[in-house]
Amino acid sequence: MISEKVQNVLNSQINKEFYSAYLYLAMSAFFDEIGLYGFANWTKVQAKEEIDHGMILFDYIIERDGKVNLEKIDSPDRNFENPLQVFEKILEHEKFVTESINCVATMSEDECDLATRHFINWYISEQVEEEANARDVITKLKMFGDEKASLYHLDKELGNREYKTHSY
Ligand code: OFO
Repeated sequence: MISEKVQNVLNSQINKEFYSAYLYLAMSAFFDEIGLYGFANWTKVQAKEEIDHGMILFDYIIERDGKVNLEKIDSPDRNFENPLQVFEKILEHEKFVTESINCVATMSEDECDLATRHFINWYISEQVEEEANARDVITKLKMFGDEKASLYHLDKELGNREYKTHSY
């Protein structure tokens, strides 16, 4: 059994993960519209991973005999201008999600819920990777500016990303 406070932050985290999936899908649609199909693939794969993140939390709440509460998912941002601006938004968003995960960890410590504290470690590591991935693309985009050939090669590289089920 989990406390109501821990259950609430976990449910709120499910909502954030599904919102993340929506956001990445909106970005994928934008990249598709401007013909950057590799970028579109990368963000679509990320959207699928976000759904996995939400589902792992969903299953965990049930496993702990808690109550899943699916809140309304907000409509995602659609003000996209160019690849660099999109990846800066990704980094900003992932930093927000990191803070939220840290709050789940803090709450589970406050509630002496060591199982949740242990469970959430996987998400803490995942966030380090997600912020690093976004920073890596931002660095590359800043490095070659408006140079079309480099953008083409990066698009090809991002097109190689494959979805693998994210399991806990
Ligand atoms: Fe679920 O990690 Fe991104 O948002």
